[in-house]
Formats: sequence, C-alpha cells, structure tokens
Amino acid sequence: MPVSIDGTILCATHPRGFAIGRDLPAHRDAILYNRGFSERYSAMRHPQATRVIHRSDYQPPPFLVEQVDLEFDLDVDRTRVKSRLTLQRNPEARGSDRDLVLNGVDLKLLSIRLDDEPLAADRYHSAGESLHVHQVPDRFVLETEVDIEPARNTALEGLYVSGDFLLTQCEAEGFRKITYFPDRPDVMARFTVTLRADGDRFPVLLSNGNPVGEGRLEDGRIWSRWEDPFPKPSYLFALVAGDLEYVEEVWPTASGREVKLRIYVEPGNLDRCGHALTALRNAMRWDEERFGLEYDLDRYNVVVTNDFNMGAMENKGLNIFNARYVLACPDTATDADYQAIEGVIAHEYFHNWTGNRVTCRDWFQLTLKEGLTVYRDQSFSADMHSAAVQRIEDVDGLRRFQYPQDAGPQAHPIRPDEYIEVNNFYTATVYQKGAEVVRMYATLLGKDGFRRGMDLYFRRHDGQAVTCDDFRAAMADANGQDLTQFERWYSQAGTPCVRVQDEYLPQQQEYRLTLSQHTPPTPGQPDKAPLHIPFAMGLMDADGQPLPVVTSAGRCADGSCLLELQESQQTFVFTDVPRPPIPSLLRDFSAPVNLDYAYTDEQLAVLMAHDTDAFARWNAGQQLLERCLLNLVDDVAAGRPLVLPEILPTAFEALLADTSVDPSLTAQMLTLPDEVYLAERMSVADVDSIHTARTFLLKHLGQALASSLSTALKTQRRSTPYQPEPGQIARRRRRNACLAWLVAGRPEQGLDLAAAQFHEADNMTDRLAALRLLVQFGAERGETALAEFEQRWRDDPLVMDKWFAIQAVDSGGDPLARVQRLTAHPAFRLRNPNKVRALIGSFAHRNATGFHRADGKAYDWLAEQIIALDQLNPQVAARLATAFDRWRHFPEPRRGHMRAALARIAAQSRLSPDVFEIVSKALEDQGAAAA
Ligand code: B3K
Ligand code: ZN
Repeated sequence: MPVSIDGTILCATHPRGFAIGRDLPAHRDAILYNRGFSERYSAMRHPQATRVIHRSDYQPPPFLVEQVDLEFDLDVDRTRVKSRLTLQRNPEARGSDRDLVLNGVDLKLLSIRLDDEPLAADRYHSAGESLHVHQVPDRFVLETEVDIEPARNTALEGLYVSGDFLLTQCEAEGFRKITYFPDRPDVMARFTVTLRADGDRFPVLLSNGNPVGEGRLEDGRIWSRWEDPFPKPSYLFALVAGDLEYVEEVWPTASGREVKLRIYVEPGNLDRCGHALTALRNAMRWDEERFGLEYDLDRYNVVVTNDFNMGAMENKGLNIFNARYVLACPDTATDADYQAIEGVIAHEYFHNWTGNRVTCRDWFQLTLKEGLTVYRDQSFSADMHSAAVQRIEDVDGLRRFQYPQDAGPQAHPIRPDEYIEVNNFYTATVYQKGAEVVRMYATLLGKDGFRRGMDLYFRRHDGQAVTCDDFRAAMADANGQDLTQFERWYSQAGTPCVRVQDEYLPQQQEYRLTLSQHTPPTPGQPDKAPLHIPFAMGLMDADGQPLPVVTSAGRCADGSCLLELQESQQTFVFTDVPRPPIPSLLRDFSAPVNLDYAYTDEQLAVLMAHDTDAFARWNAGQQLLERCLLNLVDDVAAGRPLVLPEILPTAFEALLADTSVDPSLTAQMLTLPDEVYLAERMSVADVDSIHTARTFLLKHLGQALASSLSTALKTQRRSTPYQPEPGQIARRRRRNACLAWLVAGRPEQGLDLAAAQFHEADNMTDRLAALRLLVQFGAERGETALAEFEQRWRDDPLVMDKWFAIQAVDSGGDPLARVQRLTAHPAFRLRNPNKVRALIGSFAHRNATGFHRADGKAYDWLAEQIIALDQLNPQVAARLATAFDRWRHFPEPRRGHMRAALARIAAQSRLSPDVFEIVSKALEDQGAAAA
C-alpha cells in the first residue's frame, strides 16, 4: 500500500504510488497564552527540551469524556471555538489525581467554566502545552472558549486554510490545536458540532456524523449542526468550510439502509471525481462481502484538498483527501494514479471499521489499524485486478522502502517502544511491514481462519480502543492456536534473513531442506530471538516441470507447501522426489524476510521462465538482473571491460516470446532494479559505478533485444480510446516497458517512436512514459517536450507535480542546478507538501548520482531546505531529513559530507521535535546494521 516516491506514507501509501512531547514555561493565567498565541513557530524548541515517550509508561486516562459539544465561529484569521465537555473520573484509572489535565497548543483561552460557574484564576493554570484544572469533582461539565488563527497555520495540522477553504487534520495530535481536550486515542466520546460562518464565503459547512440541522442566523451568517452517534477519539474529528461543489451517489447497504456518498471539490473539478466514486462503491461492496462489514452513518463525505501532509485521512464520515488520490481524468492521470486512487479510497473507507469503530489504545499501537487496513486494501486491489501483479507491486514497495529503513538508524519494530514525535512513526515499517505481519496470520490460519479471527475481534472490541495484543488474541482464540511466538514480529525490528541449504539423496529420492534464520541487530536491539516464519515453497526440475512436494513436516496442496520455521534452524525432508530439484522459495512472499540461497544463474533462468508462482517467477528474474548488475558494478570499479552476460538476452528473449504471461507481469519482469535499490544492496554504496553499470546494461541488453522489441511494439498497437481497465493497463505497461528498452538500445529508432507517442497519445500514461524517455535519452528533444508539456499543463497542480518529478530524478546535466532553478518556478511552493515531495523529495530520494555528488553540494542544499521548511511544516521537513539516514552506507567523502549536513541541521537552535528526532537518530548511527 501507499507510499510516495520518497517513501512517505501518503494515505498511507502506495507502492502503487508508493505513501510528535512538549514543555515551555507557563504564562499568565487570566488570559492564557499556551506557548504564546502570537508565537508563530510554536512547535519549535531547543532540542534539550524534547521528551521521549515510552510504550511501557502507558496509564489509562484519569478522566473520560462522555459527550463533546463544539461550536465554531469560523473565519480564516480568527476562529472562535466553544467547547462543552461532560467529564467523569475513570473508574479503571489508578491514582487519585484531583487535577484534570487537558492538552492544548497555540490556543488563546478566553473563558473557562466548571458546572456553569466561571473558574477563579487559582483553580487552573497552563503549563507548556497543557491546561491544569485543580480539584475537580468526579463528574462535571467543563466549558472553554478559545481563539485560533487558521491562516497562520503552515504546519497543516489542526485547523488551516487551503485555497479558499478551511479544513482540519487532527491525527495524531492536531485536535489540541483546536481546543483543550484529553487528546489521546483511548478517550472516545460522542461529538455534536455546530458550525457558523459567512455564507457567501463558506456556503458548505461539514463535520463528522450525520447532518441534523442548518439555517441562517440573525446576523446573516449561516449555521449547520452535525451529530456523530459513534463514540470516537479526537484524532478522528474533522470540519470543512468553503465554497465547494459535490458529486453524489446513493449506496444501498446489504441490510437495506441508504447512504449518501459525496465527494466535495473546489469549483472546476467535478468531472474528475467519477473514478473515486466508483472505487468507493466497490470498496463498500467488497467489505460487505468479504468481512460482513457495513457502513454505519447516513453520510460518507470526502473532501479534496491540494494542501495535505499525507495522502488522505479517515475522519469519521468526513474523509479528507490529497487531490492526487481523488482527481483523475485520462488526460491528467496515469494508470498508476487510477490504481492508487482506488487503493487509497478503499484504505480510508476500510478504516471505518479497522481504526474508527475499533481504534488504538495509544499511538504505539498504530500498526493495529494501519497494518491491518493496508492488508485489507491490498487484498481488495488484488481482487479487483490481478492478485499476482498486486502482490509483486506490494513486495517491491516493501523491499525498496521498508527494508532500507529496517537496516538503518530509524529502524523500529512495527509496534515501536518509544518516540519523540509520533508523526515520525507513520512509516513504511508500521504500514507495509505491519501489513505483511497481518498477511502472515492469514497465511498461517487460512482465509476462513482469518475471517473467524476478524469476527471475534469485532465482537470483542467494537467501540473500544485496544492493542496489538488484543488483535493477536482474537486471531489465536478464534482458531484455537498458540500465537505466543508470533508476538516477536511486533517487538523485534530488522529484516530477518532466512538461509537455505539443501541436499538431494538420489538413492532415497529424498530432498532435505535446511532453513536457518537470523535477524541482524538494530538500534537498541542487539540480540534477536527466532521468529515464527511461514515459508511457502515448491520444487521444479531442470526443465521447469513442477515436482511433487511430499512431506509430513508442512501443509502441501497444489504443488506448494507451507513450512513453519520456528526454531533458529530446522530441516524439512521431502520424499518421492524423482530428480534433483530446483527449490522455488518463499512463494507469494509468504514472510517479510531476505532469502539466502546459492542459486546458479541457470537455475534462476529456469524459475524465471517456468515457476508456477508468479511472485517467485518475477523474483527469480529480478535476482538474476541484480546479480548481473552488481557483477558489472565490480567490473566498473576494478576497471575491467564490461561484457553483457550471455544469459540475459536468452532469458529475456524467452520472456518476450511467451505470450501466455500476463502483460503486466512481463512489464514487471522487464523492469530493471533502480539505482537507489542497487545502492542498498551493496555493502558500501558506489553510486557512480552503479550508474555506469546500469547504463551499460540498459544499452546492451536493449540492443540485443531490439528486434523482438520492435516486433512487440508493432504487433501491439496502443489501445484507444483510453480506458483505465485492467486489460488495457496491462498492455500499456508491457508496451511502455518495451519502448523503454528499445530507446535505451536503439535510441535513433526508439526516440522517434517516443516522440510520436508523446504527441499523439490520448492519455497521460502514454504521454508521460514517452516524456520520461525523451528527457532521459533525448537531449534537446527532451527539453522541447518538457517546454511543451509545461505550456499545456502549467495551471494544473497535479500534472505539474509530474513535470517537476521527472526533472528531479533525471541524472543528466547538472541535476542540482536544475532542481535549484525549479524551486524558483512559479508553480513551486515550499508551503505545498505535494510540490516539496515532487521536486525536493524526488531529487533527494530517487536521484542517486545527482543527490550523492561527490562534492557534497547537494547535501548542503538539502540541509538548507530542511532548515527552512522546518519553520513552516515540521512533518514534511522530517520526511525529507530521512534522505540522510544511510550516510554510513556511503564511502568517503560522501559519508563525511552527509554527516556534516546532519550536524548542521542538528545545530539549529530552533528545531521541531520532528526533525530533531530524525537527525539525532541518524547521527547516533553506529553502522552495525549496515556492516
Ligand atoms: N491515518 C492517516 C495518516 C495520518 C498521519 C498523521 N501524521 C491516513 C491513513 O493511514 O489512512
Ligand atoms: Zn491508514
């Protein structure tokens, strides 16, 4: 699921698109300035003031909130928020605190009343980011009135402005920027919300739940009231106010209720919402059929914004979406965009049960809702399209983005033990590895067993805030299984390595497979215990024919066998094996591990051509390519002449000739591992040699395949008119993969085809694929195409993101100078997260030679950008800072330059906790995992 190009969790995220404590001195008490209403950059503090939060310190909330009544007088410069909280002491809480402590950040307190009486100044005080109300009774009503300043909110957390409208983002701890509240997920309350605003400027007023009234006030303003009958944590609160248009459909639920589905957009975008609305209906149907889960409100509203820190947000009944995960038409969106929209729409919808009805007890449990919901959206997409292709994309995303995190200084278990800023933990580990952990329950328990576990989970915990242990207990209890050892997947960081050794005994026709596991040390976790690893495999012979799998040590069906590795080392014996087998290992990527088996190139070629498991087939091809590429890298470094390995043209000719393969799978198999991935696979990253080796292989394998590629391109015409449907998507993918190889191998021939495609395409997928090739291989032709593209799309922010990204990842010319120049382009804004990700993020995370130039100038420049952005938007700045994580992985002088850039950021006197946490962990890296 969703991670962006820089590995940022965007809805999280898509591989498809593959997407934090506080203390300051107390102020006056009559009108409380919480960290200073007039202080612009209130999240900033000196690093020494940061606080580490530990999972082991969890205590139940001392007070519970039964009912929240909020009233907003909305305005961009100053919004007044009145809150009425019905509170009671929590019988489950230990201790007898007489004080109520509420969170609040950047709030100007105007009044405070307890049980209808104004509170005397000695009955309360503010300390840092909290409000203490002294000596409260067991049950009481607390009313506060605060002012907030949406227009000055550049962090895009709390209430802020996007274009001409107002919106909120509360997860994880943004609600405290709106009003005083016990802002923690285990305080679940019923909310009613009344919104008042100038009706000319804000004709649409939305909040969570069902609309229960609206009208006009005597002063001419309008009002609207919303009631959410389901108790929810504050992070799911949302409001929107603006001049928005909507598309609507009615969804009849399985039990016969009618739900109005609406997507709200800024004027001019209505005709780009159809795909998202269809995806929503499909997701609703799928969840009813697959898990028996129905939507529970009368309304499901989605609001689209261009200014969002991530991909989307599952606020109860009022999702807010980054425009890139809703708006699509053939002219502006690629096939990958269409698929990402479907995935993210489904992901946020699925959260209504996995996240909203059953939520997290504390933020350490984040993977409880995110890992599970990513697993659900991956399963949905697999059912909508090709399961095999979906699986490969998800694994590819995991290996490209999560594995490096697990091998570096930010490595953490899917359920972390500590954090400084929780927003830093919306990671590929919590999301994508978390989804793999959920998938392993399904693999071990089977589809029906997993469903039994889910049913029990909802039966036990609907309406509660729970833990990952509760989920595991439901899975175990519903199936009568002992999943005690499985807990280690939640507590241990690092990517385990499974080493495979084998022996064939021809006399006995016996095959012995020995699996041993080892998880490398990660920061704070030097020693690891064995994990419970589901390991799916099969056997093939040297001609690619499947061999029987017969063993009493695993569950075998349809030529595959599921082994369970629970010890450090186990041997599995297969009988009735007539010939020496080639093992097909880790089928369907049954566990998130690295595999170590000494395949020969020839064995890989056999699996690549014949394995019945699509993942294993793709993986064999990728291993072969990676091995050849890394050998070429060694040759470059040693100054040896480069020679194209003979096995590659043979293997890839065979692939191109095999018409039985899903064209999407062929395209995936034709994709060469990228430079950043290859750098990760080396013990010391040699980016220049990688670039030379990869360029060589592209050119020479492209030449060797040229005639087959030409034939493939001639026989498969472009599909028109464009439809984003699976068959067409698969054919376009294969066609564009072939075109890319031809351009690399025979540019004089391929570039003409690319230029024609660029001009004639009736869709963005083909146009962008061609533009990429023109830019990468076409010199001035690339410049001209970029200028034409800009001319046509300069007013479309989502398309311009693509234009920025293509130039940011291009290794040609002087990438740093180009990216610096583009930050001055009128369409670029440092305040807009999509622009930052498209230009700066793409450059830092995906342009290996451009970013890692030996003089360190790109590092210095990125450090400057991070320091500037941190003053505006700490969350996005912190994501950028992870580009320095792997500094120890690079040779001198790069390592020293990267370290210096990190040190320069760390030395800033005003740094957000977000950036502080990332850079301080990077600087502490001892390099153990990288060694
Ligand atoms: N739950 C949100 C992510 C919130 C990120 C806060 N920094 C989107 C999602 O995972 O669906
Ligand atoms: Zn999510």
